[in-house]
Amino acid sequence: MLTFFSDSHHAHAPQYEFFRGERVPCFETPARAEFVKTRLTERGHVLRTPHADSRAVLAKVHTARYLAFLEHAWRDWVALEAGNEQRQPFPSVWPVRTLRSDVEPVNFTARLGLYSMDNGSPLSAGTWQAAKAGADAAASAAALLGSDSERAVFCCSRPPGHHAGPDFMGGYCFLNNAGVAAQALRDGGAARVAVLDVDYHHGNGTQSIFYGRADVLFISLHGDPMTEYPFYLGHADETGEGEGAGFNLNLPLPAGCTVPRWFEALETACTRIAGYRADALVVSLGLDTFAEDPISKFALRPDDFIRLGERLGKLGLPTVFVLEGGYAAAELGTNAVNVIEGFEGR
Ligand code: OKP
Ligand code: ZN
Repeated sequence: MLTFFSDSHHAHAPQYEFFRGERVPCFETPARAEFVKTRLTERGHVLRTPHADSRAVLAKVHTARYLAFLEHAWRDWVALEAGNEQRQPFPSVWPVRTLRSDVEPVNFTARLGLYSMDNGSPLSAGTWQAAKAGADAAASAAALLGSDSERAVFCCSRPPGHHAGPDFMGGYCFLNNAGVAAQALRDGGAARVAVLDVDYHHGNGTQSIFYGRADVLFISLHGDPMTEYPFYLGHADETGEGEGAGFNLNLPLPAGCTVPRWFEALETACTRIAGYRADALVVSLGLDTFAEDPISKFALRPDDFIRLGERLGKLGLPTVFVLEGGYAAAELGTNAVNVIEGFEGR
């Protein structure tokens, strides 16, 4: 399968995140994309550098003030104090209920809180460059599907995107690549686009971007937010609002649930996509449903990823795959390639 890959992902390389109040090495590492790249190359898949500029599409998926903040965040952080190049900024105050989010403060940490949903999304010097390259890959993939030269394209990008909402980062995500792909497919002439998110974690950002829209159906299979990140979205009663009513489907599953139960939920999702008569499909391909994932609690094995790909292939739709989570880095390449080759019926 044709794949978009950019070396710019290396520019996003934060050193640590917080876990139970302690600093731990980041789970979301540059090695992840490199393992996938290596396996893709071994298996003969062609890698191409993104050619499209996603900026116009990004402006439809994220707010102008969030994009402006993110693009210059590292510069602003470094300008604050000597030595900040070596330090990671983290938010410490958030505008929760009753506080104002319409006014952007001047204080850098306060601005970071305004544009973050958690303290789990460390920034580094090249975060914008890496995230932008991922969005460019998503836009490039959509453009290729629109030109009918490919039936499916894989975006091997990081950092992931599905937790990033209209105006915030979160869960290692900064720009919503799946949202960019869906919007670019719409702009390219697809009347209805389905986004299927199979990452272990609910794709709250993607849901929120399209919650009021009927032209993009969002479906997510994930660990129940009562116990799993992102905790505050992803319940079954979130079905869309306004014009988007009926065009959001959440299939939360208990942490620890069996593989057959997961595939039953996948079947429900595929039935809904077929009924929607989608013109194109975007898959938020998180591989943290893998049994050995260090931060997730589903039980899929490498062969199950082949079955997943096969089932998605049967939908018969032009498809953009976007890499999301998956933290068993050394196995990530095999699991990703299994989905792709299952899809292709190899
Ligand atoms: C991003 B994606 C574990 C912290 C967990 C949130 C998980 C983000 C997952 N120490 N932080 O959906 O794979
Ligand atoms: Zn995840």
